Amino acid sequence: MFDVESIRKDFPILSRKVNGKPLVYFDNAATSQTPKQVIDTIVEYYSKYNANIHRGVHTLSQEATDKYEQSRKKIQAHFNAKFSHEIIFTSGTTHGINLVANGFSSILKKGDEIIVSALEHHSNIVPWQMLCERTGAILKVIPMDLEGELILSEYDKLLSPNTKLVFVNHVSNALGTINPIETIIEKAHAVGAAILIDGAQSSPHIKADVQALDVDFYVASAHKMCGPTGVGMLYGKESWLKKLPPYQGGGEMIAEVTFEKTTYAELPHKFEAGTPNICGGIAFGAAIDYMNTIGFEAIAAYEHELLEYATAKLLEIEGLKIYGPLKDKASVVSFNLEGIHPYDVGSILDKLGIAVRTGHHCAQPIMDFYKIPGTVRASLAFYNTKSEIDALVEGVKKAKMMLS
Ligand code: C6P
Repeated sequence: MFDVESIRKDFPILSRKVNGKPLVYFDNAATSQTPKQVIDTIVEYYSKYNANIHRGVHTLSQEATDKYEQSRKKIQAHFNAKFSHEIIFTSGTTHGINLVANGFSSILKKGDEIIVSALEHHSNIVPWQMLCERTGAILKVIPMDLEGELILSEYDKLLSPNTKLVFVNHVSNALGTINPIETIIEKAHAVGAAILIDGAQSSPHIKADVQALDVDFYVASAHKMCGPTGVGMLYGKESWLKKLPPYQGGGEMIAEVTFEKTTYAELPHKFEAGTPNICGGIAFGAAIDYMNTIGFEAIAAYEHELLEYATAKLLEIEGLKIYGPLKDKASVVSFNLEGIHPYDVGSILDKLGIAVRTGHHCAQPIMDFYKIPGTVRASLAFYNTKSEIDALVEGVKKAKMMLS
């Protein structure tokens, strides 16, 4: 039995009102809410041992360093990386992708090919386009079908010995599609290409095992996993991280500096120049602990129940169209009311205290594919309830009545 009412008590924000109505928070794919266990960790850091890390001999610095490195180990264990130095702290998914794209500038040659999918977020498109501009490499795209799924037979046709890199998200932020990454990874490796999986939207729902997946790079953001903003992780296989040049130069990423030549620090520090988001890194570990206490299987099962309920109820509204798969996807419902702009629906829902995202969701190619300006996206988390879905459905009905 999933005790959602007791879980909700962990999230102080869920008891606030918005526009005089109880908050219904369905914008979890943009950022998740923060439980008090994580908030307490942040307060404790600034109240008790705020100090710079890896630099001081004093007690506070050592305590902060220990907690930060323990957090790295928690992230390593969670994603089952072989070594803790394969986990690089970043400011989020976008930073992790740019770090890898920058590293490949010195590896790719003119005419090399890289593959992305039609379902990507802009942060898994633009850095690769910039990489192509710098190197003369060619960007190819795995197309999608009307159900919001990738056409794998087309992927087969794109792969060749020229393919050097493949980048695909595990879960689409705009539609909730779960991509068959096991097959995608296997096929990339069969032609000798490296592969990066964008786990921004899967990591809050599915526990990825980077060794079992045999993935080369995996990126995620803490703020989508009940952690704070401004921190995330990049997993890279040790062999790749050793090969890639550093992304930024500065303090703590060096072994020795002279004006003639600088040598770089060992992993993971080579990629962690400057003072990092220390508190955020520690709180990321607390967020992972929190989610694991609830359990990812329990989370996935409960969210799926919510998804089925929301899908069935919303489809009862005449003129409402859902984009993307109707089942076997992450708990995201992306929809439109016929003839009504998603922004107008979102504004009325906000008046009712219901938070959804409207627009292109930083995935314009998907909206272009469906020839729509955007969608209303309700993204559900394990602390949401069926009665909140009822409130959403009533709100959408009201929006339809007011706007038709
Ligand atoms: N998607 C959404 O509302 P950052 O901003 O770096 O933490 O994550 C970027 C990112 C990368 N890939 C995917 C699949 C994503 O969904 C996101 C963030 C949010 O859908 C904010 S745009």
